[in-house]
Amino acid sequence: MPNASLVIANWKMNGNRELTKTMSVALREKLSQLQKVKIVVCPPFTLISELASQCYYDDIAIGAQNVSEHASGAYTGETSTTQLQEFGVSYVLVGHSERRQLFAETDDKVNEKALATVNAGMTAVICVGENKAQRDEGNTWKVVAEQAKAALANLPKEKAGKVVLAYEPVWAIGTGETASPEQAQDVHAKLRTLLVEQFGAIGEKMPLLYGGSVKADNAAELFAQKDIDGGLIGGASLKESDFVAICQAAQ
Ligand code: G2H
Repeated sequence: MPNASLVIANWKMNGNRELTKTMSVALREKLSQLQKVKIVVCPPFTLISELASQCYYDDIAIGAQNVSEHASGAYTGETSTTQLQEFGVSYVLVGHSERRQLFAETDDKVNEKALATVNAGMTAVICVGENKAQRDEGNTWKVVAEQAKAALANLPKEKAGKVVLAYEPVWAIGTGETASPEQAQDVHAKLRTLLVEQFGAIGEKMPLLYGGSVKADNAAELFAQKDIDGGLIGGASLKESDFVAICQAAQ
């Protein structure tokens, strides 16, 4: 039985106003009856306002793909937590591997962004994952544990309800190569232990998402794993029929 509870669309630097409209209509019409699944859509910043005006907040939450760790000031090109919240954003992706690789986000920076997000009252979706060489060398858990511990450092227990971890093996992102359900569950089980160690019993209930080439035809077997509570969906979140099918697989 699928036990997923959270499906997040990460549009990355894709989409336009037209997609925002058609996706909003599709999600409202086809997914509003999915009682057990929370759906979050993270469009590019420029489409957040459009999406927020189209979506009912109760059914679909709005997420951002990044946030500044600073509250305000001379940070050209950056966006603060307060500015996001003004447009109804309640989730923020933090430390996506593309941010780490292409924009030099360090573990410390990821931690600062996670703290800024939860302190503002939004949910931080913290992404962790190993690359191909690290997996081949047998260092998957070492890398993932280091990233997760660094990202979660100094996050107080009372913020546990505002933290989601997303395991996204870098070798599976946008490649069409997906981690097997067993590979993903193995890492998720270890992340579960790590969450319980830091946050106590509530760690058993904190959402652990899998991301990396999740598609309509592999979502159900991933979501059926004990410690996979949902997915972070990139490419497949841009096509409404695929994304709807993935959300339905989580129910
Ligand atoms: C991983 C995922 C979404 P994709 O980055 O975060 O993208 O599903 O295209 O692999």
